[in-house]
Amino acid sequence: MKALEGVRILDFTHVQSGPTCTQLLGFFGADVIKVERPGVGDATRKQLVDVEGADSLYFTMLNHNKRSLTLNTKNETGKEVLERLIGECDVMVENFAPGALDRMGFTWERIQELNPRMVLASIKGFGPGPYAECKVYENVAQCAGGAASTTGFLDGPPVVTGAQIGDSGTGLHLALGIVTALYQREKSGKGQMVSAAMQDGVLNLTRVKLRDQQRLAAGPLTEYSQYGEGIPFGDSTPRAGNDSGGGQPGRILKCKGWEQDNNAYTYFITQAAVWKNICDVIGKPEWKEDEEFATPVARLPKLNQIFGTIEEWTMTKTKFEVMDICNPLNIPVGPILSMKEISEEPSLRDTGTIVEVDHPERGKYLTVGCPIKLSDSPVDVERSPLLGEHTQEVLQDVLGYSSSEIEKIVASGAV
Ligand code: CAO
Repeated sequence: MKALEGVRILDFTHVQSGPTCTQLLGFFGADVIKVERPGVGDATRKQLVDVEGADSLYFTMLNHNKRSLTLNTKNETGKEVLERLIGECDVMVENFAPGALDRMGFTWERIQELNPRMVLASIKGFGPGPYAECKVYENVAQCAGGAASTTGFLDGPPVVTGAQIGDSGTGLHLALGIVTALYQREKSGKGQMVSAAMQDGVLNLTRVKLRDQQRLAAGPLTEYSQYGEGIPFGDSTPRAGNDSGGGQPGRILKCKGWEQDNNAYTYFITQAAVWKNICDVIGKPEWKEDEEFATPVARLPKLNQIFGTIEEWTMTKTKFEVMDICNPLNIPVGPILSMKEISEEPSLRDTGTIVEVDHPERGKYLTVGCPIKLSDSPVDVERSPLLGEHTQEVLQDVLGYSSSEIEKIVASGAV
């Protein structure tokens, strides 16, 4: 028994944001039917190809636990099939460009006529407003959602992050909206529309920087390095380099071997509660009682000096030794792990966070499994479907078409 068993998803998503959402629902046990254009499919199938002729990792890593149905929804027969599918599904998820679903003839009103219990979930780049009609990709959302202006170093340009907070982040937001709408449907008996804009999703994840924007009115942001460096603040939240975003100052510091290995670094947090342990570890026991260093407030203007001293110590240890020494003392540190190290980490394999999957076209590859663990709903990661692999099966088993009807559908060019 899986948590979402019995929930059927009409998955009209493509690229990354929407597929992240429906893959998660698939991991939780929903029957996800991905609708793709005949002969073409999701554009990512053929993007960033590393194995000639095989679906790309971009596609396979975002479309596990789904069935693939090819359907031309602009063809009359295709539209009829889609109408039947809408009748049979609980949730329809889409991330087309604004207006595409309406142009196809499937307005919210029409969908409700076909299935009043339907939850229609959409991702767009922007919510209602001046940019509502824009097509949007990941980095546009990172920039328009406030993340880029607050990422990077003070003296450099805005920077986007490798974490796909615009696409995958918004997909996660949408998934929460969908299960919430399904929960409400239990009581109301009705479906509803669920929308998540990528700008909003990014802003939600960048919430602490809007916090800082408002704190600026009360004076300089004392936990930012620039405060101790005597650099004045402007009128908007600045880029803070690797400063910690919270009340406990932190930095990325060099570790042993940093000259050869550009990931030989640790994140080090000067957690106030364990300041005395930090002083002992770094060989500065005198700082424990020195009023210039003893309190968090006294330390704020001296973060460069303090982290410089801590770094002299971290540079004598590997990033893993720093972890081994600091963890028992409750000093929060974290090694900068490369993707290579992560992909080889046994504990991530053990928990199913990294999974090896076998694919008929490309052989074995690694993927990220379900990052959310439910004790009563185990996740089995199933390979992504080939284009149209389940067309026949869905037409027959889900929609109840007979063999002769399926022949006619095929002859019409709808699938
Ligand atoms: N049968 C027939 N037509 C189909 C179809 C099917 N099965 N599936 C899609 N189509 C059609 C759509 O109806 C649309 O046609 P019209 O333009 O005539 O209405 C057309 O294919 C193209 O869809 P699109 O505009 O969504 O695709 P695009 O590649 O031009 O744009 C993207 C891609 C991602 C920029 C756009 O979909 C978008 O802005 N989506 C919302 C935001 C989003 O999710 N962005 C994140 C993407 S991940 O980085």
